[in-house]
Amino acid sequence: MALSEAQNRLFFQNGYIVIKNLITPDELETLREHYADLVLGRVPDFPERHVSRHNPQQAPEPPTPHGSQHNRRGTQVYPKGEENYEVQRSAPVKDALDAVNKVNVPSRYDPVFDSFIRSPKIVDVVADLMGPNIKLYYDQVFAKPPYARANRYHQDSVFWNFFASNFQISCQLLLDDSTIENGCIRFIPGSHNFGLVNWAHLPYMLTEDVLAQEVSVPLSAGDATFHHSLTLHCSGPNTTPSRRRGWSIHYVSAETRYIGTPEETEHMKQLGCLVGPEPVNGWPLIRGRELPGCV
Ligand SMILES: O=C(O)CCC(=O)C(=O)O
Repeated sequence: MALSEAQNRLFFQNGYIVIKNLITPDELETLREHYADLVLGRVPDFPERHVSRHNPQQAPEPPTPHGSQHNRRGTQVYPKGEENYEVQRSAPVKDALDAVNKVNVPSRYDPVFDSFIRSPKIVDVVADLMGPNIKLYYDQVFAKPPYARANRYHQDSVFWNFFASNFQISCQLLLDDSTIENGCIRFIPGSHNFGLVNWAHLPYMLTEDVLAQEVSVPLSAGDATFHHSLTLHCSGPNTTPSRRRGWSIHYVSAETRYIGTPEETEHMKQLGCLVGPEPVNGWPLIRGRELPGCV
């Protein structure tokens, strides 16, 4: 058991928990070095399409105010503040690592990232919460470069509604300190009990009284959060000149069925995600056993 009964209860009460010092400073340094290798082109097999880079030319549509602390674009709700940093955001970056917004599936190409995905430090926590049969769905580094925009409110399950059921677990391991100023993650505690909220309904769910429950979770590098795939979360804008990287690892129970339509399946394939029904029972088994007809 990695978690105490109280921690386990807290996860199901709030939809997330925090684990401090999940990895050691040496492990953190190794991950940072391997991250640099991937994004600076030192891993020959790593496809460039898995790195999304900052593009200052991409100006989104103007926001609409949504309550006192948030803005909205269409139906997407996110913390206010990014609008104050347009000038800094368009300036040329000095460090190549700061040109990166997101890195997809580092664990498929780097043995150190892969070893952490399988590490008992992380998987024991997931097993306590989700059960013994665990597969990897996807992993991605949210790199949040200097002055990056906020990340909109969402439930992970809204991107993964081709899973039956809607209970997956994401571990976000911080590769840098995360603060209110550089855009730490924010959760609405208990929102995993709302059920699946699609984009059209989101602004009507995120009313001022619900948003008032928002909890910002600043952490040190090497700490981690674990959240339920139905928990509403977002992250603030980075208002500082330093990057804030969080590596998110998305685990799925091996008892899950993949029920995606052919259109969804094609779309997910383009993103480099694993899809069913092919290969059923072909997803990386992290712990436990395969189940017939499942992912
Ligand atoms: O770090 C962020 O900005 C967002 C992280 C996130 O959405 C996740 O881990 O599911």
